Amino acid sequence: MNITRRTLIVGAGAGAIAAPFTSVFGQKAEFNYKYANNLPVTHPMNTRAKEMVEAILNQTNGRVKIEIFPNSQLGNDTDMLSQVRSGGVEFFTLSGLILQTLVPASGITGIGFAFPDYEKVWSALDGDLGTYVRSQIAKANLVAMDKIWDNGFRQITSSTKPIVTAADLKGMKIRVPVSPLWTSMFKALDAAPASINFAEVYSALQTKVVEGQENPLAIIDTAKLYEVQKYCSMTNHMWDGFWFLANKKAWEKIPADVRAIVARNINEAGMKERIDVFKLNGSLQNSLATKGLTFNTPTTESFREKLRSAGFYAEWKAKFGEQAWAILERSVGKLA
Ligand code: X2X
Repeated sequence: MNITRRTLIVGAGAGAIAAPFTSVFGQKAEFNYKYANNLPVTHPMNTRAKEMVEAILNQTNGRVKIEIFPNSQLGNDTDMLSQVRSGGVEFFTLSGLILQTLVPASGITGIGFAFPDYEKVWSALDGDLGTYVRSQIAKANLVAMDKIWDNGFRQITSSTKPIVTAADLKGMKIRVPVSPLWTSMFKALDAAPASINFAEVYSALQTKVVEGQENPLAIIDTAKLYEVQKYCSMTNHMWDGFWFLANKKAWEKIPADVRAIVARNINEAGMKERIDVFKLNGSLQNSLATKGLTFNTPTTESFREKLRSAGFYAEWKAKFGEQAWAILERSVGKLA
């Protein structure tokens, strides 16, 4: 495993997105930082990040040079989370639900069926709910940038059958990210969830260690999961986003005026990424169908009812606490 990783890292030149301005600004940036993430280079997260690091290099007159390591090149999410905490990498984008393993409160944005649409997502995440989660993240000595990046509403894919009602999930071996809330939710739906980092998802599906997984269409497409899945059920069962995290020490080492330039560019890139992902998730169904996925769009009531009757909402309300739950409900209305 280590050998594989080393090979990947040594070989990363081809896959890593290099900043092209070294000839203009020379080799000696004051801050040479790494940004690691788990997504393919073709996902909007990486295309926008590439523009972002160029703008940052430019606008800081070469003082801040960020190198992007996409596609879990530096390790899976669990590894990268340790690295951003220790300073092995300075920046990392992570789902709030996976971050939940370190910051329990950050999982609250993934409650099943909490957000009916993007309007509610952004008003909550750019408002009180986002402020609350970032304050909890800060307690773990990580800095979360103001604008969370979009992952999207998640859909269930499978190699065995379409999911039409909650009953179809019974006993289904489904991959979920490493996150207490995700596991709890799919257990409540009577599925058999397996916690697997995204870096291992394609092969877990290919070797049929699991039958299915759930992700937004932009990821199903860019990670080519359609090659190893047959059905895609548009459940929209939860929304997910990526906090753009910085190692606190490394972040504060940058002088405040320069840091402001970096933060502005990261947040602006995030806003553009949101639009890209929204468009992709809205338009990919046809092209994924031509790539072999069979789509269905279930009604959501049986899934919500199953979560309610299994005590999912009551359990997580108690875990997140009255205060956090009230902030969520102020944004989205009363949850079951
Ligand atoms: O692991 C996943 O499924 C992914 C890529 O969506 C996240 O990072 C949460």
